Amino acid sequence: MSRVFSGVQPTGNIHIGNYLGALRQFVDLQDGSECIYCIVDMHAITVPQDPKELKKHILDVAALYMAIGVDPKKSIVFVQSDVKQHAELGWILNCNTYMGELSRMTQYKQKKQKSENPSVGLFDYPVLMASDILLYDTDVVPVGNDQKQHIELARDIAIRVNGKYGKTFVVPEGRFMKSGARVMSLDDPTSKMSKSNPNEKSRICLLDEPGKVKKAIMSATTDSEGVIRYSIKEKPGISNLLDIYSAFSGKSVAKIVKEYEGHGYGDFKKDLVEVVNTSLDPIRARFEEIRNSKELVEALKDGAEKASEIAERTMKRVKSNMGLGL
Ligand code: AQP
Repeated sequence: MSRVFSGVQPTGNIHIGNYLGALRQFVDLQDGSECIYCIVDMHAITVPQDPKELKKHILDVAALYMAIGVDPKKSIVFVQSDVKQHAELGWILNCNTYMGELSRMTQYKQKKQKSENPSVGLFDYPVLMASDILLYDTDVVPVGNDQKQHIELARDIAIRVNGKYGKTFVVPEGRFMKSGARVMSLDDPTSKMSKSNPNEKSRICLLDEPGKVKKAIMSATTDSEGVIRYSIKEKPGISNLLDIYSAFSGKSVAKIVKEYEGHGYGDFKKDLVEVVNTSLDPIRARFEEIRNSKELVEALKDGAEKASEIAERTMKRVKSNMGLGL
């Protein structure tokens, strides 16, 4: 059985990009694989966080995992900082990663521009991510397209360590969706939908009320051609909306384009509002119940125990192969 690992940062409200690119895969994979899903709070602190908000977001993300269908009886679900081996392996991997490799990471280059005084943690983020993945002998990492470069780095580090110290790590593979792997912002469809965009109308969050979803979609940037057709280069706004429609409805983009021949953007957007709200309704309903339940915290504690056992076995192997400790 293959082992699956992935995580989401508790840095804000989870949007449909996170869902269509990554979270949806978590549910699809949990019946045929051994799945480990983490709330990566130590990644979140690579940029400043308000402690109260961070705590709230940790539980929100955990409840959302479960509201979309992640079952803690089938999958291990836990909070990253509750398993100390992530940081321990992170240090060891730091010593097997080159400054040049991290300097080339596009996410770091983009995020450092937004920060006046970027932290060492922000620079080192991909190594902690490699540690998350390699700690669990992960075969498959379900993520959005924006994480491709980080997965490549995790693979390079695993191959390097295996070459230097003998077989220590499983070399992981990324898993990317055909539709929804890169959902773009609604206000600027040339940049990816993101939690940190100050414009709330740039994204649709899984817990947004139906009226807010409607406003965001109806005001999404399009173009003046008035024809519904797919061309990321010429029509990034409409193409992004077609991708979202396709990912939520399961219909191919070609079929949707055919259905809307002769229709204007208004009709198309109105129907998209329906499609998105119909998919989000059950998630919103389940979230409230799970978020306020005692079982949520119990499930996370149980998950952290199970994850720690696996992580400790890996750490013993890593330390033994590298000659660390007594
Ligand atoms: N726009 C997106 N389209 C598809 N997948 C996406 N992911 C993120 N944005 C999109 C995927 O969601 C998972 C969790 O992401 P994350 O929270 O760990 O990291 P992030 O990429 O930093 O998310 P944001 O929303 O973009 O946050 P900020 O605003 O803080 O930068 C990952 O699998 C990611 O690929």
